Amino acid sequence: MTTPYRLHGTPGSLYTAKARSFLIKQGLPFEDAPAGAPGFREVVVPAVGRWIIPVLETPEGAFLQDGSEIIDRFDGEGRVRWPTLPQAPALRVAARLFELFGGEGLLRPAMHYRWNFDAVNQPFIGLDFAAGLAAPGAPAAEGEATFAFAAERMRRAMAGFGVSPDSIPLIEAAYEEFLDLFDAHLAGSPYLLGGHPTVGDYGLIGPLYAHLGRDPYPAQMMKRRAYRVWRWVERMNAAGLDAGEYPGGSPELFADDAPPATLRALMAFIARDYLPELRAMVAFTDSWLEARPDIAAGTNGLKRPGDRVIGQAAFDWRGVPITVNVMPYRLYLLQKVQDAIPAAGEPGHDAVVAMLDEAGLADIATLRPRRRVERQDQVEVWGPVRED
Ligand SMILES: N[C@@H](CCC(=O)N[C@@H](CS)C(=O)NCC(=O)O)C(=O)O
Repeated sequence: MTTPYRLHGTPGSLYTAKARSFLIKQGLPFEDAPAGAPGFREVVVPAVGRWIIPVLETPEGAFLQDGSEIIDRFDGEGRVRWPTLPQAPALRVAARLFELFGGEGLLRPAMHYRWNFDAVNQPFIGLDFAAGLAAPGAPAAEGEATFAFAAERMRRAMAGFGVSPDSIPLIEAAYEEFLDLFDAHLAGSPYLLGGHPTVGDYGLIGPLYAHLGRDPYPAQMMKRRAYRVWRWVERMNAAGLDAGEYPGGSPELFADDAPPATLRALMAFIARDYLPELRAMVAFTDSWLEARPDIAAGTNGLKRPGDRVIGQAAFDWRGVPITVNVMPYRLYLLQKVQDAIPAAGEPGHDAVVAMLDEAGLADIATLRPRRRVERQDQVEVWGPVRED
């Protein structure tokens, strides 16, 4: 029997959920390995250079960190049952856009609905964190201490995502709007871009499963308000296509020249909800880089290269001033959106531009700091200064 892949993570981790759903959907044999189990701290953390999940351990004993890299690696090697990137240019750009928005743009509701509803959530999350982070079989007190430590950090971290007393009512309204839009979209197709999952679905499943579909308060809200979204969450963790309630059963994606109106409405939501943050992060990063011209290509200029936050950017979100942490990782995912956009004159360019324009997302094509973000030895580093 061959050794399966091991997915080091935790049951309630947002980014682990993205990688797990991908592995399940693609039929790749793997086992979940909780980050509290022996070996994680001693072997995996030194191998990837920091405490971070998910980490995929291959049967050969190599370690691969980062959901997007895991997905792109398997897809690039043709080891997927369902291609994760559509062939058609506009859909391909849409897939990358939802990968970015899912993993990074839904963090405000993900953090709010996990950490601000203690009476309903806390008994569950307490045990869940212990299950993922404490040593297997550890006494209950150790599990509780592990949770207390993690909860303290996460509550503090919440502010760095822009969750504040002033923004909370808007976060709730925005999330409800998102649920309604996604629910309406799923009336027409089982997955974001049609009949099979793409990297857009894998991006969205992170917050929509790990926090919003699983923690007691938001899970109940999702079930009551957006049945189809909840069903999609379930579907994203099922081995087959699990789409029997849709007529036809075709795994085909939408036609590139006819993305449904409900998809375009979701993209317009991203423009309202997330584009201001992208603008603020890019502007901050550009001045940060300008002030540090000596950072060598292939390094990230941080005292501890495993750190991920380079500073804080302030901007108006839905009329309320908020401050968010700036992470090059987000710009790395934004870059993947831009890399998917065909150059002027190439097939598909006009369709992509028209789609982004209509959604109010035209800026996304050009919004970038002066240096590319690359990943080297599992951390984000700066590339050479751009020439374009
Ligand atoms: N880009 C990463 C993001 C991973 C990430 O942020 N994971 C969180 C847990 S869900 C983490 O490990 N945080 C480190 C910490 O809490 O110290 C990926 O997709 O793999």
